Amino acid sequence: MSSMSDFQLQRDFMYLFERMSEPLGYGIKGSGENMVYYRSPTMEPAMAAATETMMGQVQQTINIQMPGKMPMEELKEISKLCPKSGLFGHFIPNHRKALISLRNVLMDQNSTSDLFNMACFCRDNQMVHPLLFVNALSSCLANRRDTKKFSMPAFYEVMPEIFFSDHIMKQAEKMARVQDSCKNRIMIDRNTTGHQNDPESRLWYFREDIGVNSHHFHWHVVFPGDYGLRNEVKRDRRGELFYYMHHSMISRYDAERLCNGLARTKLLDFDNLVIEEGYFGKLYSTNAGRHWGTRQANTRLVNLVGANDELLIDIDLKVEDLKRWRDRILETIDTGKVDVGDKREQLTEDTGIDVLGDIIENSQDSPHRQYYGVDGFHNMGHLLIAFSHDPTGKFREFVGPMGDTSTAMRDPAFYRWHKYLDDMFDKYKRTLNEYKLNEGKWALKWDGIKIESMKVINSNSKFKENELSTHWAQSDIDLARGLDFYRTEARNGGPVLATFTHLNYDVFKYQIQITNNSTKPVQATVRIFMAPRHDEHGDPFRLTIQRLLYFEMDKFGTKLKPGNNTIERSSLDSSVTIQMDASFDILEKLNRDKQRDDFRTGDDQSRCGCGWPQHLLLPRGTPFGTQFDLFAIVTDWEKDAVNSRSGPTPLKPPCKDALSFCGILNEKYPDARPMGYPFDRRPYNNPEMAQPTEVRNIEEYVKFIPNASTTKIRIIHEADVVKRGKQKDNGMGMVNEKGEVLQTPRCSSSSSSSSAASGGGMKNSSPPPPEINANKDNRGKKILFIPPNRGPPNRFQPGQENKQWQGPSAFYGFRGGREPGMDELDSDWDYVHDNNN
Ligand SMILES: [Cu+2]
Repeated sequence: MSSMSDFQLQRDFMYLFERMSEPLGYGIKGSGENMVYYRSPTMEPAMAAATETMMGQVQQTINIQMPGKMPMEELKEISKLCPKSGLFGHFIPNHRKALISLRNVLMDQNSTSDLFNMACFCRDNQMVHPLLFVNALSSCLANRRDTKKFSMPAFYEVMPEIFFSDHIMKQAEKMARVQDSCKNRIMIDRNTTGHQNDPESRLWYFREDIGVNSHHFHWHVVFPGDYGLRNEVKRDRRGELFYYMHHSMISRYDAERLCNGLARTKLLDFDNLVIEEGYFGKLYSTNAGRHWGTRQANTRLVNLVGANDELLIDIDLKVEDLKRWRDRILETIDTGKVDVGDKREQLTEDTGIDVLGDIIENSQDSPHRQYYGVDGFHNMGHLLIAFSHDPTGKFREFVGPMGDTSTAMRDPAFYRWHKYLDDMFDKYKRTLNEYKLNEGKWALKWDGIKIESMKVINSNSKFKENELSTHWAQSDIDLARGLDFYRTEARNGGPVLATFTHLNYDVFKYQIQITNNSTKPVQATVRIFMAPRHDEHGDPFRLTIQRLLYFEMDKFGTKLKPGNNTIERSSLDSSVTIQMDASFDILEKLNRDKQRDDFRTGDDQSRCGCGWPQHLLLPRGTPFGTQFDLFAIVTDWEKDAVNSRSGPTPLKPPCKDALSFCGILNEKYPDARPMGYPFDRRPYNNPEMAQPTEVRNIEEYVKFIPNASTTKIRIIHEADVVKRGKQKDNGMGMVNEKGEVLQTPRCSSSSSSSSAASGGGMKNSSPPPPEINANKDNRGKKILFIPPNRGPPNRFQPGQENKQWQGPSAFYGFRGGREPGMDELDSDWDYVHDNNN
C-alpha cells in the first residue's frame, strides 16, 4: 500500500533524477514554485549551511530518513562489479549483475517510503554509479505496482551527455554559469559524427535521434532480461516482444536507408567478421572523465580477453563461443526442438517465437541459459563490437556505444548485428505454415467484412490525397537538469536551453471505408502497415522480401455497424508511438495540477515513455516522393481479444505507452495474434495457380482477402524547416515572422539592444556567453523551435471533440487525443510552413 499521494510520489522521486552526481542535499532541486529541498541526515554541516542560505526560495522540504537496514554488503559487491569511476554498459556481464543486485535492493523495499529512503541512500552512496542507479531505479519504478503512477522524466534531460556530443555539453556548462537573462540558446549542429560525403552518415538524424535512443533505453528498462522474482509479475510474451520490437527497428531503418539512396542493411558477416562502418560518437562521460570508445572503419572482431582493466574484468569472450551458441540456436530452429537441460522439447506454433526471443537475448526465461550462451548471444554480440577497438584492454580504452542500450542505436554496427538476429528469427518464422485464406487458427479472411477503400489525408492542404510529407523541425531541450555542480548564485536555477533538429512529419489521418454485410454490429481490429515499394535498384519488391520491410503504423479496435462504415484515425493516435518524453518542466506543470486537485488525477495523467518517437512515425521520403505500400487488414476482435483482466472493455493501462511495443504492465499483451501478423510469415499460395506458387506482390495478396486493402502512397520530403511565426519574447530573444532575431536577450535589465554575442550590457562579473553556432539551416535561413509534432496547422486535431475523426477505439480507446496539459503548452505557438524559397 502506498502511503504517498500521487503528487508526492511524483515530486519526491522525480528529482532523484536531477543532477545525478550532486548529493541530494546539495542545493535546491526543481524549478520555480516546484523548488524542493531534500534534507538529508548525512549531509555535511558546511554543505547544509550553504544550502540553508538559499532556503528562502524553497517552499517544500522533503525529509530523507536513513533506511532501516543498510545494504552495505550488496553495495560493496556492486561497486566491485561496476566501479563508479568508469562507464556503465548494459551489456557488460558484471554491470548486468550489479544492475540486478541494485534493482533487487530497491524492489525488496516493502513500502513506497522505504523505497524512497533506500533510493536516496543508494543514489548518494559513493559506491553506486549514477547511470547504474538511473537504470535500476527507473526499472524498479516501471515495474512496482505502488509506483505505477510515476512518470519518468525524459532520459535525455536526466543524462544529456549520453545524447549530445562533448562540445555541446561543454557549451552548456559554460552557459549554466551565466545569469538567466543573459543566457543564449545553444544551437546543436546537425550531424557532428560523420562527413556529409560519407553516404552512411546521411542517416545521422535517425541513428542519433534522441527519441530513438531513449525508446531503446526505455524498452530495456521496462523489460529487463533479468527481472528477479520479487514483487512483480512476468511481462507477458516478453521474448516475442524482444523479437518484434527490434525487428520493427530494422525494417524502419531499412525504409530510411532506401529513402536516402542506400541499400538495405547488410547483416553481420560471421565468416570474415569485419565491420565496414566505423563510428566516432564524440560522447563524453563526466563521471568517468573519459570518452566512449570509438571504432575505425573495417575493424575486425576478435576475441575479447580482458586484462586487469577496470572495465574488462572477467570478460573472456571468444568468437568461437559466439559461433557455437549461434549453431545451437540455428539447430534449435531447424529441428524445432529446444534444449531445456535434461531433455528436448518441441517448439510450438503458439509460443515458439517467445522461447526463441528469450534464448537469443538469454533472458531469465530462457529454458537453458548455460547452453545457449552464458551471458547471452545477443548481449555478447553487442560486447564484441563494443570493445573491438581495444579487445585486450591494451590501451585501457572504455566501452563503445554498442555496450549500452542508451547509445547502441547511434552506431551503424547495431543494425548489422540486429539484422543478423532478425534473420535468425525469420528462419524460424519460415518453418511455420503460412496464414491461409480460410483454414487454420489465424485465417486471413473474415467473411462478411469488406474494405471498400482506404486513403490517407494530409493535414497540410497543399498535398493531395495519399501524399504524406516530412520536414525538418526544431525542438528545445533543457540541459540544466543534467548538469552537475554548475549552479551559481547568478544562475538561480534557470534552464539552459538547446535547440536540436529532427525529422518531423505533417499529421495525417487514415480514412477507411468498410462494409459489414452481416446483420449484427461486430467488434473489429484494424491493423495498418507500410513498406517501401521499390528496392535499392528501383525494382518493385516481391512480397516474399517486402513482407520483412512492412512496419506497423497502427493497430486499434473499432465497432462496425451493419452496412457502410467510415473509419477515421489520426496518425497521432498510433499504437506504436509516444509523443516526446515528458520533460521535467512538463511533469512539474502536470504535478502542480495534481496537487491542486487530487481527485482529478487519473491513470491517464501518468506516462511511462516506452514507444517509438511520434516525430519519426514516417520515413523521410524524398523531394520527389518515395512510393510506399500502405496496407490494412481488419480482423475479428472476438478472436483477437485476450483472455485477461482487460476483457472486452479494457482497463485503462497505467500509462500512455505504445501498446504494440510495450504491452501493458501486469496484463496480458492486448492482442492474441502473433506480433507482426500477417507479415511475420510467408505469403499464402495463389489459389488460381495450378502449382503451389506464393502470391507475388501486395496487390495480389489483398485480391483474395476482401477484408484487406492496399494503397500506393508517396512520402515527400520538404527541405524546409518549420518555424515559429509569431513574435514572442520568452526571455531568449525576440524574433519576427521571418524568424530573424529582432532583439537579443536582455542582460540584467540594462540595455535591451546589446549584442548577446559580445556580452555587452552585463553588469555582473559572469563570464561572457560562449560563441554560439551559426543558427542557420543549410539555406542560410534562421530556423526556430516548434514543439515536436504539435504543428504544422492541423485541420483535424484530435481532442477537439470531433468524434467522427477520433474514430471508435474500444480496444485502444484511451489513446484518443493528446496528452493532458499539452494543449495549454501549445497555445502560444503558431506554425507556418515556409514555401517561398
Ligand atoms: Cu535492444
